[in-house]
Amino acid sequence: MTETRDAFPVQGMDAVVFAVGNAKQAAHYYSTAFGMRRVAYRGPENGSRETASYVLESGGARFVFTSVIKADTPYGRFLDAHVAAHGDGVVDLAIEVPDAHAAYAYAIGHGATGVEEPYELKDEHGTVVLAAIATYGQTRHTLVDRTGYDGPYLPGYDAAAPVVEPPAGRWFQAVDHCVGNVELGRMNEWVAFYNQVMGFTNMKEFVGDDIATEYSALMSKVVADGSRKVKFPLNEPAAGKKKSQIDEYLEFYGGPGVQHIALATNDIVSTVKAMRAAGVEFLDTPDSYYDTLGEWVGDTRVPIDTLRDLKILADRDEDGYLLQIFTKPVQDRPTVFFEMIERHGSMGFGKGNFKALFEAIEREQERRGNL
Ligand code: TYF
Ligand code: FE
Repeated sequence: MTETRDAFPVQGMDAVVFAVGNAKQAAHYYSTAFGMRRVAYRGPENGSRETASYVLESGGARFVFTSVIKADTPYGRFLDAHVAAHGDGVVDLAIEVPDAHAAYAYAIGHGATGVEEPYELKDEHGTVVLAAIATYGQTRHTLVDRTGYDGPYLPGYDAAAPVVEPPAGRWFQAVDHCVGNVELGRMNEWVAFYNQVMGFTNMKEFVGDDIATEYSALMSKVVADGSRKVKFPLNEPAAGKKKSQIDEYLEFYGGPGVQHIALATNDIVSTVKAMRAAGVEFLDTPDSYYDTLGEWVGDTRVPIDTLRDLKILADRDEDGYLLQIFTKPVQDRPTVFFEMIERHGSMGFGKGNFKALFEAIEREQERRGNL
């Protein structure tokens, strides 16, 4: 049988699932600081004595925050161990697929390690079929077929009101990409994993040896599904003069894991203003970056002075331009952070900003005493 790119069709990201120490407070933070709306809940009040899970959405982006109340099953003990080892972090990059049985069979047939064989969850809203495979570190990909279901998240969850009154306009509407940090020398193995197991192909943007040795101290390649709805950059540390930001992550996360989630916004200026007002900290960018920006980036929707005020970065390639900004880590460990990205044609990841960005990250590393 010939394998086409439809061998592993995906519909997009289903959810980013976080295992955290206190899901109730995380749900509050992502409601007030990221403008997200709680849509569903599952916990002791509706049948789950082991875990509490809060489901928050912003447009098509869905985050799930889960805490263990009292571990009672292998999954509860796994979540407890995940938080103990890694702190708050991403345990699952769940992918929506049209057929979870077929996706799981394809992945296992192409070398994936199974975590959950296909199983069904049912309630009055219908049936969801799920299966899960392992990826880097303790992270997994749940494969979710929700075509037979019309409830708020998954069978067993109840619809739930927002934690606070959501903003009038949403601050972002989709997960743009999810980045993994893996150990030194293992990036290509994980690229090959996504090539084989999911039929993902490599995007042209990457950070190779040349850039790595000059300033970035990391190497990076991007894999994506055929429709480019699911994009997974993979980073590994590069042996440089200084301790790589990826080494810092691996040390404090306790191994490989999700480094950042990029969120697509239509109005990065309003979003960054609102997030800053809510107390979210972003990486700083020196004024000198903006002195020369106009010369090479050309016209953008947002005046350079506004970008300078808000420390938003810009980049242009042959397809168009993008605006982006990065938060500082959102927990005490220097691990997971977020990116807000507004795309205008460009399918890239901000290659023109890597120098300014990596220097900003290194200034933070230095402040933490980890450089
Ligand atoms: O996702 C990306 O590739 C960009 C750039 O530690 C990037 O957001 C790469 C590595 C990194 C921070 C940002
Ligand atoms: Fe990114």
